[in-house]
Amino acid sequence: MIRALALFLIAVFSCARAFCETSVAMAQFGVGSQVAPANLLDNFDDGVNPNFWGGNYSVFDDATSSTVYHYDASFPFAGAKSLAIKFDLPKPNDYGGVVVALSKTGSEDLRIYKFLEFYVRGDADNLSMKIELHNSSKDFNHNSASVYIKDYLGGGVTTVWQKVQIPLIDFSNLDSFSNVTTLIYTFENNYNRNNSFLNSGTLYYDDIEFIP
Ligand SMILES: [Ca+2]
Ligand SMILES: [Ca+2]
Repeated sequence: MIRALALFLIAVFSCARAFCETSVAMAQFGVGSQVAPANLLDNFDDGVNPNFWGGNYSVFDDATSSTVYHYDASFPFAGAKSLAIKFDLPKPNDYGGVVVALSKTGSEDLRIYKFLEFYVRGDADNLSMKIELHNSSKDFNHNSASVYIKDYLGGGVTTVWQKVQIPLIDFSNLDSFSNVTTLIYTFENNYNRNNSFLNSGTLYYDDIEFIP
């Protein structure tokens, strides 16, 4: 176990960023599920599902809204690509978003982490999102929690890459961080209208990470 952990740490800290995915994936495979996963959830550089933790991306929308995503090489924050999410919320009450699964099969234990961190920019200024964490608890009143980007980036998302660091303690409605299933970025027409944010646009994400 100690040797496996050492190999894992060497792999994480010695790899050049662009080539991290293969090394980390191999290291994770080598140590199995007994060791906490690497901090980096995804850098999007390989351009395909899944993320480093084994989860896939999926989008949701309603009857009149649309949300689509692609891996984008135009202007990544780092490496070859970022994740681009194009949303359109033409009508009141419209919503849409992207679901980031944290695991291939179930949930992840996030109790060792203190922050969710990621980089974000838009194709225009004045874009917003809600950031949600969900867990597998059966208590439906306490199995999700959300925050708004406005409280972490004054003025919202702009056309410049910005680092977002959210204390996990801010997701205070979650009854446990031992079984977190998904990270969800949600876009809401009503919230955007009430707060003078745009109801269509493209958001770019890079280097989604959980920080101990
Ligand atoms: Ca990247
Ligand atoms: Ca991938």
